Amino acid sequence: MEQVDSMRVVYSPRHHLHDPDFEVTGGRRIAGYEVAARVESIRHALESDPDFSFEAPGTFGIGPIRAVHDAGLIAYLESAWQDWRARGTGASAIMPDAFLHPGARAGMGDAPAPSSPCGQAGYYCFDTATPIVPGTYEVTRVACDAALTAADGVLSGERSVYALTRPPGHHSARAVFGGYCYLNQAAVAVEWLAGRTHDRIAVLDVDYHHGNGTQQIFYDREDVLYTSIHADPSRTFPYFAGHASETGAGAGTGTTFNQPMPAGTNDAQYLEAIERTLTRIEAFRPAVVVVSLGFDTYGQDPIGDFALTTPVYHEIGRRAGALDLPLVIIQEGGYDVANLGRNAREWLRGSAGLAPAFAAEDGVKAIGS
Ligand code: SP5
Ligand code: ZN
Repeated sequence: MEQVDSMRVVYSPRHHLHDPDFEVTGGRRIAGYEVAARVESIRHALESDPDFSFEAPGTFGIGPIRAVHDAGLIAYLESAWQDWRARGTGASAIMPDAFLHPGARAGMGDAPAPSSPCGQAGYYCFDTATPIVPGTYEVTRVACDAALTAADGVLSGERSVYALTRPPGHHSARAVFGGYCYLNQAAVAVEWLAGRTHDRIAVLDVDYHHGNGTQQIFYDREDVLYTSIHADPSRTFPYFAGHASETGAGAGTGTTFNQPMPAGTNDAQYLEAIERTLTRIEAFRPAVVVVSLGFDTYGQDPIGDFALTTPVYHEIGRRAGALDLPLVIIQEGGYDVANLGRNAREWLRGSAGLAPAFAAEDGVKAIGS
């Protein structure tokens, strides 16, 4: 068998510094799903596999982040915790109690930016699942550095590099954040790659949720193709974006491709959707593909309702790798901590042209609930 180089994994243990312990979802305060154990599950699975090699992120500064995010949002994320501690309620995490809903100011023009801590929270954050804690800004900056390190790796000739990061990023838009996401790592990598290559960049977003932030940031761009396969927003977060009718605007008309999927979506249905997406990406002839990789499509995921099994992740990865384009792979969601490691390992092995680590029937049996 042909010997392939090990796949580079960009990882920093600093993600532990972002550790919110709750979210408010469906009217309930619950333990948060977006926990440090997610990334550690993947780290353990890949560290035991000699086909992967770990490295620390480099540092790329604020410039690539300013290129996609609003300056006010960045300044807010950077100083929010200090302001909250100085002027807030004593709570151990920042969460809005009122939102800038468009209807509240309809016909009255833009609201001035608020200066109170709760007002600012509701101005920049769009949900009640994305608390800011003391380490949040540092960790989301490290995640951007990891994504950029992966992007730099493929420009240096790597076939693919995987940024093993949290928090995720694809729900964060140019000027607002939410959905467990703060800065949008995938969007930062896309913009940086577009600037370096002066060429087209495609996004393959396979998280269970629609990447509303990434879609918005590139909605009018003709040089960036955003594709997503996700739970239909008519039943699932982020609720207000991700419909098939959203196809881009202006010069970017036709450069957004959404495939909303029904509850119970299985391996065969998913592979049909992947095939349609990969056909679109091939036709776009991108220089690089940025993958927003989520495993909340897994059948046992606690917040998803798809029925994917472990073996299909190898096949999805294999097909993405068969595009024969450089892949910058960035970790997004996936909340079934017990199986995250094996699912990620299979996806990544498939994308690198490596054999599955588990036999198909082994995977299916091990999943049985
Ligand atoms: C990156 C990412 O995957 N973000 C997802 C954010 C989802 N936030 C809302 C979660 C709603 C969970 N509903 C639980 C239903 C349990 N049956
Ligand atoms: Zn998700």
